[in-house]
Amino acid sequence: MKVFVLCVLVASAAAWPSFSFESLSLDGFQSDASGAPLAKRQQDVNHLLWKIYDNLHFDDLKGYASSFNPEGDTSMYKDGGEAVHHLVKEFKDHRFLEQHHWFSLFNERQREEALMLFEVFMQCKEWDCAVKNAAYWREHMNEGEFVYALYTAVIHSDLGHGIVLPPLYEVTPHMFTNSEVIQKAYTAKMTHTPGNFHMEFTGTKKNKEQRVAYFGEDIGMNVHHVTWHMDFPFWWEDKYGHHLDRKGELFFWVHHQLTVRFDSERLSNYLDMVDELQWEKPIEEGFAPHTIYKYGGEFPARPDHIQFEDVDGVARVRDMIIMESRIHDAIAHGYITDKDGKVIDIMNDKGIDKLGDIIESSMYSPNVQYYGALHNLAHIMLGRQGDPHGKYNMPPGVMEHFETATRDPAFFRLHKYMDNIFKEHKDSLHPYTHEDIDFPGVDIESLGIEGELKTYFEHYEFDLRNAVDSAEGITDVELKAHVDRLNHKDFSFVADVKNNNGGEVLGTFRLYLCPDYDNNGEKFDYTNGHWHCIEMDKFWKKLAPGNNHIVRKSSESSVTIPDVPSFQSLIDAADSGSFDMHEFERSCGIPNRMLLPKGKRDGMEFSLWLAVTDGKHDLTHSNGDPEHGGTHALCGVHGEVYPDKRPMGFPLDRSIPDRRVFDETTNIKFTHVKVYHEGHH
Ligand SMILES: [Cu+2]
Repeated sequence: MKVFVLCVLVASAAAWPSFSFESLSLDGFQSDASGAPLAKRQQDVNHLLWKIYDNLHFDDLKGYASSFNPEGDTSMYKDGGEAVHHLVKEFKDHRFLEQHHWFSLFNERQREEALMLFEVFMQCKEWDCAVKNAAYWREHMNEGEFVYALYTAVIHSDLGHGIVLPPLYEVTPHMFTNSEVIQKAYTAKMTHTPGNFHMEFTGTKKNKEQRVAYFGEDIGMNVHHVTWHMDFPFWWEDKYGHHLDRKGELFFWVHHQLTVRFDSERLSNYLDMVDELQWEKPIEEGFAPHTIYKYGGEFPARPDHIQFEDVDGVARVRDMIIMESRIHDAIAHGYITDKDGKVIDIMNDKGIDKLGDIIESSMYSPNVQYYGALHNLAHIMLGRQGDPHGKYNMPPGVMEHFETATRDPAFFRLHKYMDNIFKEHKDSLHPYTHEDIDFPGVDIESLGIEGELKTYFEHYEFDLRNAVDSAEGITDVELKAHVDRLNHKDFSFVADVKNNNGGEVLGTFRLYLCPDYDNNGEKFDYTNGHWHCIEMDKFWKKLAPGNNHIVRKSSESSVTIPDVPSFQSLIDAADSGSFDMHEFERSCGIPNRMLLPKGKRDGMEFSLWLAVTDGKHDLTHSNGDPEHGGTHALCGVHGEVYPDKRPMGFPLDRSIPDRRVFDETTNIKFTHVKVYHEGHH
């Protein structure tokens, strides 16, 4: 019997990494598939990423780097060596970017090189092939390209299952902390003095934007953002093994949620919500990043109130406006034209997915030639405004890296601009009717909070040892940075839901938190408030006939992830020989400690919304665990279809011209709550 169960799991485990089957030996099972036990694979990844700018520190890997011939035995590759021949040829032709040079994914050639290595990893049949290639290419390719290829391969390859990628802020700390901290770390290392340095947020009190810098510069939020873009890369093609379900819609939804969260943080700090960026108008906020590349000098700054300039070799401002108007046209027409001139209707639930694909734009875009790449080009345009003609030979700006982009207040302006385009489309769809949102026989009798909605700032330490160089024979000193992070007290959502149907039904629980007032104290109504709602959670629960008392803990939210384990703890766990940390396998998701917006000292008013809809209709998986777990709301389920059939943001995503439709629906309820902030921030 046990054997049979295992077979079933083997079939589904290839696509689903975070199932909880603790009772079975995860380790033993996975070593069959990859040829190496999980603890060994984790240890290899740790060692490969340790001191990425030094040569390898570990003897086994050093051995591979010097003696392994990637083309020696092509039977270890699924494609018979095609990808590796390509990579080796480019290397022998001396076409590779040098080491000790910055890397940006938005640089086409650099991305191409990183993807050549990614493809080799993806073609490896077993772990042995992957680790030998990794060790070899780590010593021959640019470090940034290597890290990117390794991260994305671990995420997407079957060989990566169970591996927990170390937090990027401890692998490449330069991209997450400021130059002041980095300089102190260098000095400490030189003088062999341990150090723990306070990381300030950029700007001074003279700059109002500084009040919300804790959000855009939060290292966990930055990891979420960069990881989302690794989980759903714009360059992804299905030839790599699977289709990324609803990638375009997720692109909209994850950035919409970043935008509305940022807006609620602004309201918490007595700031107006963000205004959209416009190509013809000055970029109001400048930005001094106080961030330095490991190699390549300081990130360029941008003064206040500058007018957009054409960027040589990238795009003209005019091109951006043309692209934008073609997208507006598609929305007004209600259809997209693909590259063969075929019409794709977008006046339905699926339209947003297509629109996301063309706006980003990703390889899924049906017509890049015509609709261009609004989002990606805008990132580069903004990143280069400090040196648009390359006169000063500046490296890429913070906007040109997903790790650093949210530091710049213009990031949120740019995303508000794109968010408004998505809104235009959502507003063009017919509003939901009573039938669309109704769950007959299900009434929400009460909704509330157990515990208090209280936020505070805490001190958090992370490791800086990987920021500085080492030499053989010289021991490392302890180097740390500490930073303030937003956190909240634990609480639970509670609801009483009555099921008047004769038998058990499955409910989809959709929870939102929506600010009640704008910064002028003007109350939001249904018409203008629904678009600012923060998704708090989405989960499935069986409802027995009669009353159901539902308690859902804040820590269980499917939009968030628990705190990422430190690099050192991953090293210790892997070195111990048994490794099982699959609850940390995905680092895409809002840090759980940031589930709530900061709120105000005397309480900030929000509406808490709950919609319980028919799970039988909503859930894509008729079998298996209906609750899923993980961070499916913003990040989907690895290698599987998105668990919820409804549009993301349902039922608050479309315009609500008549509130009676909602008021008269008994499976939707809202209540007023206050979010308190403790402390003086
Ligand atoms: Cu993004």
